[in-house]
Amino acid sequence: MPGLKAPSDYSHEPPRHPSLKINSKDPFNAEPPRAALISSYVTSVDFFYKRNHGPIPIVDDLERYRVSIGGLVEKSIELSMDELRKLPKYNITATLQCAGNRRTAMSKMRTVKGVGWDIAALGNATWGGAKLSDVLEIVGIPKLSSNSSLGGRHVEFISVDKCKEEKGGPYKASIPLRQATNPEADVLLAYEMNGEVLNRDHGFPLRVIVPGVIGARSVKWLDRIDIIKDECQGFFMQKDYKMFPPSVDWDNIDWSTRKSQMDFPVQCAICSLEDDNLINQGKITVAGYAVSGGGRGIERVDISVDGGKKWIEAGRYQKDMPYFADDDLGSEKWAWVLFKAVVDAPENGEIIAKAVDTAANVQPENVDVIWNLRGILNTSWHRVRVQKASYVAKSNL
Ligand SMILES: Nc1nc2c(c(=O)[nH]1)N[C@H]1C(S)=C(S)[C@@H](COP(=O)(O)O)O[C@H]1N2
Ligand SMILES: [Mo]
Repeated sequence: MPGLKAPSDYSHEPPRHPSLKINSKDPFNAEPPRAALISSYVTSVDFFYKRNHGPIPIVDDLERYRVSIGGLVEKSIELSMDELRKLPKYNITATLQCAGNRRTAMSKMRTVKGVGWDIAALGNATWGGAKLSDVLEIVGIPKLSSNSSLGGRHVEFISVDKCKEEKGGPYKASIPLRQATNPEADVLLAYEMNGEVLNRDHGFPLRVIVPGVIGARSVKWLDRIDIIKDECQGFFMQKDYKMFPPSVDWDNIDWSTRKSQMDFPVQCAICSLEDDNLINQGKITVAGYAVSGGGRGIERVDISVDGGKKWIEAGRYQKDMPYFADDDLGSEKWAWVLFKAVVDAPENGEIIAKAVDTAANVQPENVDVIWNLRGILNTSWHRVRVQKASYVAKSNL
């Protein structure tokens, strides 16, 4: 596509915030420190995790940039940024979370393949753009369609970046046509993040945002949208982001037996503490995020300081922040909540957090039961260890 192109090496990468923890340099994969993540309800662009599979594309001429919409449609079109901006604009606050979030903890149980992530491979942003359902109407596909007149059932998003998993080809993914044409699914062609023009790392000039779904489907640097019959056959749909049981390993895997992962399950993590904490005080703040997929809100977050025997309910992080399952979840149904509890710290033990979503789904107690070879969707109870300095002094006597 004129206007948007992908370099073949890493000599044109954008500047990034120095406090990000880099998990892989080329391609650039990084997350913020835990405490920075919960410093605000809307994550700043600087602290928003960055997940790439190749060099960051470059726009040499925005005037010439077009996104094309074709495939199984009566008439293909091309839209410029000006034309997209003239469509009704929506601002949707949605949490984007990588399926690999918390992978490092899963690989401690048994090795998994993939970039190591601590607990901050997610962020909550206000995305501004046109609704995909409005754009598809322009090519003759009405709202709430499961099939296009030419037999299309999926919407494929194709980028321009060069990914080694695609043998140097672009990143791509698809979602069902039904979701793409449902205005309430809030699927966006986003050109803004937190009120500013998208930056290069996050998909400039145009990206998809599929709320409630693993980050992998929110394709950045959009080049083409194709209406297709069957799901996208790309690597990241067919041979990567699928959830296998613990019994499957690299010697007995059959990718075709599983569906591409879409909705995110219920998740939470403590961000005010590291994995191991040496503390002086008796009272300790346990704060973090909780989020679920599929538009389900968070009902509750439970905290335990005695290994899971007794639980106390966390409250909101700050007075003015949205709270669990408010009457009017409204447009915030795709967004995380930040929680906080001030608890009596154990002398020497674990602090645990687990969330419950509005469908009463709960997180699994242990990582063992959800271990999978790709290390995705580690949503097990989040545990951090705490030792009081006085306890350590005593035990060293
Ligand atoms: N074109 C393209 N889109 C992409 C990716 C990519 O590598 N290339 N990574 C995906 C993955 S796995 C995630 S988790 C999100 C990360 O988005 P972010 O970097 O804006 O946080 O983008 C998705 N979209
Ligand atoms: Mo991801």
